[in-house]
Amino acid sequence: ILRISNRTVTMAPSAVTPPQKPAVLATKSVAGAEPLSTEERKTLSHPLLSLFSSWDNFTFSPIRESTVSRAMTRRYFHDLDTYTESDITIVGAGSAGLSCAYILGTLRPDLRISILEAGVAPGGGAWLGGQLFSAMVMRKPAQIFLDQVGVPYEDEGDYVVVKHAALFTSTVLSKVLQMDNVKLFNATTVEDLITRQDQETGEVRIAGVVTNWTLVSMHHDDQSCMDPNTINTNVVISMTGHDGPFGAFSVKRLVSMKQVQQLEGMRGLDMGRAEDAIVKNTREIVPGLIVGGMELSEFDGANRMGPTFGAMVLSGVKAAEEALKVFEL
Ligand code: 48N
Repeated sequence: ILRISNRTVTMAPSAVTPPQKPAVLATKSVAGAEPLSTEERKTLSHPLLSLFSSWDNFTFSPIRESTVSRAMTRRYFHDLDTYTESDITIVGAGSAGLSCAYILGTLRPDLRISILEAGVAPGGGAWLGGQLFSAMVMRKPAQIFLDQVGVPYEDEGDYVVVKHAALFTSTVLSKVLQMDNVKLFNATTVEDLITRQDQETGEVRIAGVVTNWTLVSMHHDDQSCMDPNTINTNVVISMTGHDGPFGAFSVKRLVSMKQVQQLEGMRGLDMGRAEDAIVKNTREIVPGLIVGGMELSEFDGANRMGPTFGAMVLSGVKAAEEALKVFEL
């Protein structure tokens, strides 16, 4: 309560009571778990807590801004320089692409694998289960992939449920990003395919991808020519999904470059048919280009499966198997 008189401001005692110590609520947690006893609370410790005797004296090590810039720039452009020659390039870091990268990166640490992802955030449609709900359903036997990667789930008999789709995606992503032979270029779009034509047979082989930063790719119509970059590679695995601004990119490009007549187009939702078809038919559709995940449904005319992701991870496994055949020869 402010009293202003003779131009002085006084605060009524009730308004200036010193900050109360936070009440320690020893009530049950909302989960109903037994509260820790006073003694337990007093002996709690964590290596990160009370690291500093006092935050008042806390300070970071000194740094110059240009040092930060060089730390980022050198590494990014070293990676671009290195991965411009890749053994395998995966287009699309959704559930299918990441699952494929996990298998390939684990099995063949000698191969150089680049992943191109148009979004700033990799993961595609696998951050949520369906209709923006968080739980992710996978039909058996896809749980074998979750066991391999270490994603916990609830076993419901014929299917399993990961409590949050982001738990699946972040776990696979974390494993893939830690691999020394795999580099994710996110916010980077594949905007064309590199081709080689056999002089005798005329057969066209896909021999790499044409890339640009996504924010550049999205503005080719309102800026003067902004030329792309390139990655030469032995095998392109395209898993660019079935919707979104860049969905089904490679198969659409095959049509526009007259390598295939037309896309069959994704059919209506039928979980039973869709998942088996996508996994079984993940394959090399033109020399040097393997297509899987939901992009394949646009090419083959397979049904969509809706909010179940087992076909994505096993399509990734199948695509990895198909790609490795190239390196066994
Ligand atoms: O998650 P998506 O879209 O694709 P998949 O095939 O990995 O998983 C599909 C899955 O999420 C479903 O759609 C589920 C099963 N629903 C089915 C249904 O019936 O509705 O990931 C594709 C990724 C995305 O992150 C895109 O940003 C990226 O590919 N992408 C590209 N990245 C680089 N260059 C491009 N041209 C490009 N196009 C797409």
